Amino acid sequence: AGVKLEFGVTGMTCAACSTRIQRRLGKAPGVHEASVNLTTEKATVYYDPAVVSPDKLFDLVTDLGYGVVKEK
Ligand code: 9UX
Repeated sequence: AGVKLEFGVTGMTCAACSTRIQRRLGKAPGVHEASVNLTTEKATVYYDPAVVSPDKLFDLVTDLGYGVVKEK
């Protein structure tokens, strides 16, 4: 459960990239579940807003060297 967050991820060029980001997001405190799709360049995260914020989650992705595209 948790709050659903979807955003775009740029800069992924192989399946290990998406796996790497997915694992990083998935182990973050407050994240219940994370999935990253290489083909669609989308991340879906279910998180607890009392523990972690979308901006913090975006930072985890950019810290790995990828880009974030926030949904409008
Ligand atoms: Mo694949 Mo992504 O070798 O940083 S893991 S390009």
